[in-house]
Order: sequence, then C-alpha cells, then structure tokens
Amino acid sequence: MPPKACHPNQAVAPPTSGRWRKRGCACRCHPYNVRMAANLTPEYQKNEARYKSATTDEERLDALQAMLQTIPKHKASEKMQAELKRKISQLRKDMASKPAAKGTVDHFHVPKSGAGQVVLAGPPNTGKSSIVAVTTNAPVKVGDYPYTTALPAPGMWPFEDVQIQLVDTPPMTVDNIPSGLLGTIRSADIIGIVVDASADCLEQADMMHSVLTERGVELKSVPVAELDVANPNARSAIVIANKLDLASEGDIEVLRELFDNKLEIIAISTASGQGLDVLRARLWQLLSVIRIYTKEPGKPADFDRPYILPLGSTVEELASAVHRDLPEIMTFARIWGDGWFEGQRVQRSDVLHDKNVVEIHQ
Ligand SMILES: Nc1nc2c(ncn2[C@@H]2O[C@H](COP(=O)(O)OP(=O)(O)OP(=O)(O)O)[C@@H](O)[C@H]2O)c(=O)[nH]1
Ligand SMILES: [Mg+2]
Repeated sequence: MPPKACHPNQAVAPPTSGRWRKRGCACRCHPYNVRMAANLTPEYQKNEARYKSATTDEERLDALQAMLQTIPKHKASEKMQAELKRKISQLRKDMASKPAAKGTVDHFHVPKSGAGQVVLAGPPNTGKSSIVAVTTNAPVKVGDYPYTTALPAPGMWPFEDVQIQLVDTPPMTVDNIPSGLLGTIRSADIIGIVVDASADCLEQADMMHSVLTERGVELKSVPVAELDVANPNARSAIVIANKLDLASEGDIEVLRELFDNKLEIIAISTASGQGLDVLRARLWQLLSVIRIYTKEPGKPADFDRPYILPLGSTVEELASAVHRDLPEIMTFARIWGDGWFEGQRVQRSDVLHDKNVVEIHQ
C-alpha cells in the first residue's frame, strides 16, 4: 500500500520507488523527506553523527562542512549536497547575526545588517574611517594621524532601496593586529582592503594579503556566490585604493600591473568623491544577493521592505524567509518582473531574479 500523504488536500503523488526516510509520509514538505543517496561512506556517517550530537553552532558548522567534503559526489547525492550548502550558509548567517553572550561585550563582533557586510581593513591612515564617514551617517572619527580608530564601527551605505553595511576597523600592520580584529575580518561577507594610493600602495596591499593569508584567511577575487562553501576560510575581497586625488597615475598603474592578478582594485577618493559610485555598485554585485518584494493577493506589492536572499534562491526559500511554516502550507505562487510573464504561476523550485514581485498563495 502506498504511504499516506500528510496533506490530503494537496495532490502529491506518493513515491513509486526508492527508500524514503520518513515512513508513512508521501509529501515533499519535510526537508528530510528525500530519497537516501546511495553509498554514503562511513566517514560521512561519522560526520553526520557528529552533526546530530553537536551542542554549539561552531561544532555544527564544522560537522556540516566535513559532511559536504565527504559526501559521495554523484547525481543521486546532488539534492543532499545542495541542502548541506544551504544549511552551511544559513548557519554562518545565524552565527554572524547572534549578539554576544549575556554579560560579555565583544567589541569586535559586529552583528550583520542590511544586504551584506563589508569590513574595511588596512594599514593606519589609509582612509578607512573616511570611507565610512562620507558614505554613511555613522559617527566615526577621522584624524590626520595614524591609529585614530580603536574599535570596529558599522555604518549603512544606501544603495537603491537597500543598504550595504560598511565596518570601519582599527588599523593593522605586520607586527600589530589588534586582538579580535581577525574575527571581525573573518566574519565579513566581503573584505575591503583599504590602501593609500599616494604612498607605496603596492607594499601595503602585499602586506595585507600576506598577513591575512598567513593567518588562514583566503582572499578570493570572486563574488560571494562563487566561493567554495566547503572552504570556511575563503572570503570575497577587493582592494580599495583611496586618496586617488593625491596619487599619481604611475602609483595606480604599478598597483594594477602587479596586484590585479591577486585581487580586483578600485580606485577612489573620499575627498573628491571619485570612484565611490563604482565601488558601491561593485560591492553590491560581489555580495550576490537579490531583492524580492512580496504582495498579498488583491493588494499592491510591498516595495518598502524587500526580502534579501542569496542569488539563486527559489520560491520555496523565499517562503521560508517570510515564515518558517509557509513552505508547508503554500499551495502555489505568482510572480512578476524580470524573467517571467506578468503574474506567471511558478513552482516551488523556480529560481527568483532580483526585483521580482511574488504573491504566495496558501
Ligand atoms: N587627500 C585625501 N585625504 C584623505 C582621503 N581619505 C582620507 N584622507 C585623510 O587621511 C587621513 C586619515 O584618514 P582616516 O579616515 O582617519 O584613516 P584611517 O585609515 O581610518 O586611519 P586609522 O584609524 O588611523 O587607521 C585624514 O586626514 C583624512 O582626512 C582622500 O581621499 N584624499
Ligand atoms: Mg580610522
């Protein structure tokens, strides 16, 4: 006898073959109700057991990453791999937005906010605080002497209808990295290495690259969506060459010629405003997120508060961002905007595009 569906009103065909983890349920509402991937190795199973018995987020993350590394890579395990990647990125996000434990204040932990977090790091006096000062309303201190900034400070840089979070940080050198700063840098979505384009900028960029690499931060010149999620050390990074107004053409040329193969370089000046729009648009692209507006049937769309989702998110992932239980009770969705006919009826697994409007029906 075929297993009974949990939601009798929904027309869900029971499986005809394969083993199902949740017995007696034929629907696809439960995330664990997936066909078992064949040939799970003992090593994978050991990591899975570690995940199940983990008591802290750090242990969970470590076990999930190990599961992703050890899962057999073939067609039958593709869904499990995708689910593991989703869990890893969700857990990372949750960990980054958690406040410090009660009674302790970790000044180097900056909870994430907005469309994504860009941590500005670099040697003294390069203009990290000036960038935050001219682009956001954050009350950061700018000084014409080194070591002005002592602690990280966030500010929100408006971009169209969203905001990108910039984090000002204290300066670092080869011999002096404030304790806690590496944690701030590691939890960034994007690391913006700020150098002074008018003073040995190649040396500064090289120093930052080698100091961070030696400490296990792998700087990648790719958007967040193209990072290997199984590699916890990889971070999207970009070099921001500031003080363009004081720099000679030659300074920037040398940096581009000798460093461009390692990281992308964007030249700006907080004094003249040059390059700031280019920087903001590029940071938005690197963050690899989309904005989705929701609407209730018969009502206009809510354009004030877009949902920010990772690039490649599906209708079902939007539903769970709206409400944890929504994926289970949604029946169908309609969509407007880029890539669709007006009001097209879409499947749970359909991939959303930036600025789509979605109407979820229960
Ligand atoms: N000419 C020029 N001066 C700049 C520019 N950006 C920053 N400055 C100046 O550079 C000096 C240092 O700026 P800050 O923003 O305090 O530099 P910082 O990197 O935060 O310095 P620390 O906190 O010490 O690491 C200040 O005098 C700024 O006015 C720029 O684009 N052009
Ligand atoms: Mg500063």
